[in-house]
Amino acid sequence: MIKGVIMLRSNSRIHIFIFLAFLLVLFGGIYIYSGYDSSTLSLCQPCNKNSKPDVKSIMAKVMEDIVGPTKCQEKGSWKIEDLTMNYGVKYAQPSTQQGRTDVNSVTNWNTPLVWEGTFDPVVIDAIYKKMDPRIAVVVFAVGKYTRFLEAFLQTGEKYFMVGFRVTYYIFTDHKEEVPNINLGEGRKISLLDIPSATRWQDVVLGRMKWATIAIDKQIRNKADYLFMMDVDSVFHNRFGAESLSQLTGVLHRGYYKTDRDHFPYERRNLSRAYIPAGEGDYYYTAAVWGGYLEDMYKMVKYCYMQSEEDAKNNIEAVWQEESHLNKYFLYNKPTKVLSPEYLWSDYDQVPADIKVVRISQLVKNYAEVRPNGGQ
Ligand code: UD2
Repeated sequence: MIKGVIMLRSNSRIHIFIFLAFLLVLFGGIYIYSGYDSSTLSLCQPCNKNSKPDVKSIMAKVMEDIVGPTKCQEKGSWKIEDLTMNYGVKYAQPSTQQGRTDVNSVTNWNTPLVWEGTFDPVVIDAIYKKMDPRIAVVVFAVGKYTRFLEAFLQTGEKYFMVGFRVTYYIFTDHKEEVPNINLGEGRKISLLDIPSATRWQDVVLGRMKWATIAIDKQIRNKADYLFMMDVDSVFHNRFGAESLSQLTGVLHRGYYKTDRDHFPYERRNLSRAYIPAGEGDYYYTAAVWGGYLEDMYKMVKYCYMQSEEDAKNNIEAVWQEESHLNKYFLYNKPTKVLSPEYLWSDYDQVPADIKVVRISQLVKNYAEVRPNGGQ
């Protein structure tokens, strides 16, 4: 009797083993038949959700049902820091001797400081288009600032990340004033309602709060990179993948040759944005900055929280969110710094070291366009 039970158990073990072996041979056969190289076998799918399910994705789903979900971020078909490119791309040989000598193109923490002439767009595009990242642009158009949307979007379509997947997240209190713009393939607009404001200071500071909430509720899992941008500006030349990195800051055009003790940092130690004299690398603009989605999330949330703390102490940083941003960048160095080519201004003459103006801030009548006027 006992022997019979033991035999029965080992028989059913043999059956299970044969069944599993059969499944393995079956799936292996389908996989090889479908023409995939075994080196590409991964439990995770490309992060491109638009791709049609194929044999590989069906197999991955089956495996997921058996062994549980895998984390796409870690085992995806690409990682955002990969710098791989396809065979056969033709481009000029990079030189170890020739290059920009009139400006510094590296920071003292050894990250690139990007100017025209420090990168080859063919190489940069070959690397980043292979990854096909999703890029979110967060832009605010509150009150009368909706008038700037048309030129911003139209020129953005011509020069900003051309050929990449871009979603403009437009935060506005006047949806009906958002213009209808023809967008390139893979590019879209997403509108988000926010309340009107009586103070422009609340709009610029509020950007950190609303961006934090929107990343949590809408943008996370829909973008790999995120840029924050001012709307009252126009693109004039390529603003491309050379700007992508974990955290990218842009030098403010007004202070890129200034002694650090004359930067308009917050100097009152009651504010969370306080930076003491004798400290500082650069003065960064809050009008354009970007990075990996999660790094940007950390940073906008930091600026939001710091400004809340300031509000509790009845203080507002001298340049609102820009002051908090500068404090963050001082102690969390950006992984790429962009020259003021990436945000010039129609208010200023273009000096010789700015070979290309990529975006320029428009001249505006502050008193007329802002809800509470003021410079
Ligand atoms: C500077 C900065 C800006 C911000 C601000 C803070 C530059 C080029 N820009 O710009 O990034 O740090 O100072 O003081 O350095 N906005 C609205 N409705 C409003 C007010 C503002 O939608 O009523 C949005 C809009 O997207 C605008 C942005 O906030 O582009 C910045 O406001 P601004 O252009 O009035 O600030 P500005 O020119 O002093």
